[in-house]
Amino acid sequence: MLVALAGGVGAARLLAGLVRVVDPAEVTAVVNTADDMVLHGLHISPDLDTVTYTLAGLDNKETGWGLAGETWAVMEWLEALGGEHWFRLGDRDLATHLYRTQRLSEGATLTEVTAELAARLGVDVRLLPMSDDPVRTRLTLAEPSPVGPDVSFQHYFVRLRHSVPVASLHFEGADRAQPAPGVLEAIETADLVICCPSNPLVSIGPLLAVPGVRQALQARRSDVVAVSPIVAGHALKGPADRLLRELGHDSSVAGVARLYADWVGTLVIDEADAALADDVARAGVRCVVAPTVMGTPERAATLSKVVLDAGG
Ligand code: FO1
Repeated sequence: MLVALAGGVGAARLLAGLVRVVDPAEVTAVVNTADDMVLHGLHISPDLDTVTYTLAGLDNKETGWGLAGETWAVMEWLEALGGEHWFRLGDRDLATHLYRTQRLSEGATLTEVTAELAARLGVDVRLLPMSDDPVRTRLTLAEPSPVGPDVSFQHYFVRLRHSVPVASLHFEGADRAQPAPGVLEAIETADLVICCPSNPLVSIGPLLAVPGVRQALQARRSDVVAVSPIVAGHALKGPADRLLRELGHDSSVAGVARLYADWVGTLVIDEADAALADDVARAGVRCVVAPTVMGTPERAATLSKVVLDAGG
């Protein structure tokens, strides 16, 4: 049984490759929920939806989030009414949030709702939210902004297009949160734990902040393989490189190795960073060099094989 620690787009791409080389029923994905928010009265879980849609083959390949072939009639009319339309919710994507919100109001847990949506969409990978309790990434900006110095993740990521420097971040609610049912047991019993190439600070960071998760991973360190989300000092998508630098880390594979060293035994880095393999080793993390840029599902499948081999 494989456990994958997943954030958004990069994780979904690797998972789509992984299920081409192993039985999906052998895979459990533990997914970040600290990007979740309530908007228009609806509970939106972007990373859970991105992973679900991608594994169902329904994902919008251009944006990396939402559904392919979307229509936008609701957003257009909401804009005409003067409603909030900065967060783009397609007509069919809205049905997902309507379904989730209704089920949560009936007392279902996020774990249950996620499993219902995955089953409905034919996804055999077990998808677990990191927690059924609310954990929300909050960022304190280094400069004032129209929405204030202390902003939610989606305000930072979408409204401000993550184009503002960050002074600090924290995960509201993490200290009171429980890992979702099955999360700790999956980590403890997995043959291999894969840390997907997600943003180390705002996608993987929240998972580690849920009490018990980091300790469970530390106990499995020799069976944890991470794929670096940083290639040649840059993030392939999103603000990971800038956030690493702004928060005092190196935006390099060595910086990622140092950040992960207490719970990750092996780091897979791209061939572009082959010269930094010794720096990764000096951080106490075993280093494997391979192509990590997943332009196609075939490339993601090849990378998945590298990760499985690295895990033994
Ligand atoms: N990202 C954007 O940059 N702009 C959007 O309008 C947007 C809408 C959106 C709606 C549903 C959803 O599940 C994701 C959406 N995202 C959007 C992406 C989202 O902000 C990110 O996927 C994660 O929160 C970070 O991985």
